[in-house]
Order: sequence, then C-alpha cells, then structure tokens
Amino acid sequence: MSLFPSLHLLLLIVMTASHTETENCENMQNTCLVIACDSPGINGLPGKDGHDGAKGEKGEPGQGLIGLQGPPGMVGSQGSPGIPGLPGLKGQKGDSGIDPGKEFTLARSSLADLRSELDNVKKWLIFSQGKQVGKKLYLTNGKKMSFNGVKALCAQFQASVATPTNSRENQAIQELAGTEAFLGITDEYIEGQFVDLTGKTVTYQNWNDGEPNNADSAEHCVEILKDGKWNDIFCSSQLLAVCEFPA
Ligand code: FUC
Ligand code: CA
Repeated sequence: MSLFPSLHLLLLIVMTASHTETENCENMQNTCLVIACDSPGINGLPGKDGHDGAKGEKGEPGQGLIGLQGPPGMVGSQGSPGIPGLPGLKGQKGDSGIDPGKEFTLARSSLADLRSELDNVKKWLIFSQGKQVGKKLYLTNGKKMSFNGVKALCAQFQASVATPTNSRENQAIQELAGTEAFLGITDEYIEGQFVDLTGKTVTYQNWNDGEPNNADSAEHCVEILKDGKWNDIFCSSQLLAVCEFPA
C-alpha cells in the first residue's frame, strides 16, 4: 500500500471539513467570509426569530361563574315569504242551482195542495156550522147584539151582514138562524127606502103582512122572523148576528 492516500480519499476528507466550516459560518449570520479550516471558530450570535406557527384549536370553556342572561335582542327584520302550502282537501259537493222550471212546478203543486186543503176546510165548516148558497156562505156566532154590533162583528172577519137577494138565500138564513136575526138592510137614510149596506136599493123583499110599519116612527132596521118573513124593527134591538161571507 502507498503512503499517500488515494486521490479519492483525499478529496472526501477536504469536502467533509469544508462542509462543517460552512455550517458554522452560516450560524454567524453569514458574516464570516474567510474560513480557517484548520481549527473550530467561536460560536456565532443567535439567529432571527422564526415565523409564527399555525393557530391552535379552541380551548375548553372556562371554569369561572356563568354570567346572567342578557335581555332579548331586537326583533329581526321580516323574513322572506315561505313557499306555498299543499292544496287543501276537496270540499263537499255544493247545492244544485235553482231550476226555475222545477221551482215553478213545485209552487204549482203546493198551490194545488193548498186549494184542496182549503176546500176541505170549507166543506167541514159548511157541514157543521154554516149555510152556503151559490157564492155566499152564511155563518152565525150564536150571539145576540144590536145592529151596529152585528156590522162590527162581520166587518171584523171581512164579511157583511146577511142580506138575502132571493128566496133561496132567504131560506138559508132563516134555517141557519132558527130565530129572529138582523138583515143587512136599513131605511135609516131615507124613510121607507130600504137599501143594503152598500147603499143599493133592495129588489128582493119578503115583508110580513102589515110591514114595514115604522112603529113609533123609529124602526129603521130589518129582522127576519122565524118563518122567514121580514119586519122593520129598532136598530138597538138585540138579535142574532148572522154574517155573509164570500165562498
Ligand atoms: C109589530 C111590528 C113591530 C114590533 C111589534 C111588537 O107592530 O111591526 O116592529 O115587532 O109588532
Ligand atoms: Ca115593524
């Protein structure tokens, strides 16, 4: 083996030493321009502070007392409208519309029913209480009163005092009354001129013999006697009330 190291070995030694000295020089803030490679130098000054590290994670809540809850905050601004809701359930079926034709038919049917019912009532009334001749219905309340009383009573029911215009009507009144009753005939305006309550001179008359005699010059009303004959009598007399209704 040679006394001289090989070239390669010599070069490695030089580079190692050079590298070590270079690091020392950098620690001396690069101020060391001339390096003595044969012996270690003195330590350099500390380098500059490094950059700030990354931010740490949030720490655990503190152990101190919890403060009182603060007052509610101010009302926030109105939010934007929400999305439309789902459609509601289907409603119930509505009423059927008015059918004029159907309504008329129903009304006509109801009217017919009412007429029928009215006819039945009339029949019952005539059968039990009254007397009908043609379009006239005679009814009595069975009470005796003055002529003015009978007029007022009949008017109360949109009727008139019984006034026969023929023998059939006269007989109906006679049979219904069965006693003396006032007729709707007077000569209170012109003595001797007998008129009905509308002022019309009566054409049908059925006076008893010797009547009208205007007894005491004060008989201005007319009564029908039990036999159907007529007699003039005081209007203040108390006689059966018989009214005449349209039928
Ligand atoms: C006749 C009638 C009178 C009265 C008298 C009792 O004289 O003419 O009206 O009824 O009888
Ligand atoms: Ca008389």
